[in-house]
Amino acid sequence: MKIEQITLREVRMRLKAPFETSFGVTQDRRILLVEAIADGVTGWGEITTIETPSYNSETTDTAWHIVSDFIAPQLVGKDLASGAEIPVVLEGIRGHYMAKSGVENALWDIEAQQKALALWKWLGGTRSEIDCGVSLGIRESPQALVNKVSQELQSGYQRIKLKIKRGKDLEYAAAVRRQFPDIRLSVDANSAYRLNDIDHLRKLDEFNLLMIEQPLEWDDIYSHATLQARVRTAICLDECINNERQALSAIQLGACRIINIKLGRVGGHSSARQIHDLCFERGVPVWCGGMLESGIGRAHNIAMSTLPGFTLPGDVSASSRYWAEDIIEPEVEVTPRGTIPAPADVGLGYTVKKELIQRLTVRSQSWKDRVQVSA
Ligand code: OSB
Ligand code: MG
Repeated sequence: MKIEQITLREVRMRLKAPFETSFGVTQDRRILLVEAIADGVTGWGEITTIETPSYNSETTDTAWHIVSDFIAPQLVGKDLASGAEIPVVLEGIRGHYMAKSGVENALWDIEAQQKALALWKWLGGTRSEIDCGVSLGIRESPQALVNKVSQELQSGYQRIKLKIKRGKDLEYAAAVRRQFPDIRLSVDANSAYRLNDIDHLRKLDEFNLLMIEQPLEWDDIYSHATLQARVRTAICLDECINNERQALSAIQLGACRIINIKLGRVGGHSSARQIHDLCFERGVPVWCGGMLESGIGRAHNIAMSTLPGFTLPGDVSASSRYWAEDIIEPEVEVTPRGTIPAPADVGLGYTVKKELIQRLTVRSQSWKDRVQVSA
């Protein structure tokens, strides 16, 4: 696979509604797209950073810097056997997993097309449809949240996840659980609490939740082990798990019973699959998290979610929940039973709407062999 060209674009996309988490409110997304060409074949990836360093330490702008100053110049002109070599080739760049992931995943798209296979099959996926849940932002009142949950359940979603923060947690979870006693329900704190909140967090046990996602600090696996020993509900780690080594530490310490795998956070399909395989061997269920992606990131999430260990519904949902118009065709739709069928076509399995992307682009840069071309 000879990498001939890499193009990085920043597109601006407005979410249909603001999304509130414990770290802030997002509506205007600044998304980086990677278009790679190898052996004449084009592949696409998405860099799933958000705009501020409040989920992890990366941002749209740090990713732009890392791809344009380090990753793209290093890769163009290189001949690789597989996209799976990327983590080794880019070993000299520490961290910046989301920046790396966007590039690596574009190469996986190319490779699948070269093998004339759907990406999900090339990755080793076994599910022909994936189970879907939704992640609901913090609302102004418990009743507003209950109404939103009701609407999502009517669309067929199999699991509801509530974003929580201090002061907007117990009352909200209680209201939803009271209205819907039997649904699969979880909460995600995005690191809003500290270990001395144990007594408070234990109160969540009474709501029969599927999991409590990332309650404590983003980089603290050990404290989650202390917490998991004191709460009945399963802890799920998101922010804490960036690679297979951290997943192993978390499992061995008993810091969680479930892991959320996000392609960007862990550096791309190779690392995601390693974490998946580790969890699968050890009987730890995994599911696919979301980062308010455009259709390109969503298509990669769908492919990954077909691996056998993805036994819990993920945060991968319909394009129309996020965007007036998505950048892929067909848009991602959810069946009335709350699933997304894996696409039949080769590669990503969706058509990228290049004209729309051009209209949404606010800056772009291309690298071709060793020559840098400004666009
Ligand atoms: O923690 O899962 C998270 C969005 C941005 C940053 C972090 C998270 C989220 C979500 C949204 O929960 C999931 C989605 O619908 O894409
Ligand atoms: Mg999360």
